[in-house]
Amino acid sequence: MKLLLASRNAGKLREFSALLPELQFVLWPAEAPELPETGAFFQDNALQKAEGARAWWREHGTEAVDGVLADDSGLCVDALWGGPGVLSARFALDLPSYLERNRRLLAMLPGDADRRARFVCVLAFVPLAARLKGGPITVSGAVEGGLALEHRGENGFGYDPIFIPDGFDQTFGELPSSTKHTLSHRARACAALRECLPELHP
Ligand code: ITT
Repeated sequence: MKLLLASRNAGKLREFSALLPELQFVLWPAEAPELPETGAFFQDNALQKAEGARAWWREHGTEAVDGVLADDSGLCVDALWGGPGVLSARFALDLPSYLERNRRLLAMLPGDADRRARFVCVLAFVPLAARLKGGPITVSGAVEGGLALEHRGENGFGYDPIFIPDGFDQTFGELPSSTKHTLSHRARACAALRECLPELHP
């Protein structure tokens, strides 16, 4: 099955190729517009991105695809009232690197703060091929954990170096990607997508 992946995030692209190896992905073209994500919830944004990509691809697509896959995700920190949450991609954009953004996020927590946090991922799948009947599907996944005291490790992307999943001492930045792929929010959402879409089973 060939899906249009409605994302410009290189870290997500790498992970989808590893998590859904049975799929062929067509990448969102450089000349295509930014996709809207104006919702208050991950699910709204995932659907907006998937529907926006489908509409654009119908007019401008260069090859047939079976459907569109979009991902809206983020880090939700209890001590920040769930933030940065849906605003994760827009947090501290005045700073040029994730190293600096992660340090700013950690600095927002007092030393004795509750460090509980979770990564959340909502996937929206919109079918395009006539044989895939039905409307859009959304599924979600989450991984519970806590914030490290400092940025640690270079694996993964984004907030991975400051997130320690429950049951581990290392951050996602230190753990191998193979470990992240057994328990991450995105891995769990991909597993849920397979449950809803038997066509995805290898
Ligand atoms: P697209 O909309 O093009 O997919 P984006 O980066 O804007 O890319 P989101 O709006 O979903 O995507 O923002 C998610 C942000 O949350 C992302 O930029 C990362 O900073 C963070 N994030 C999501 N999943 C992550 C993961 O597995 N590891 C680390 N950070 C993650």
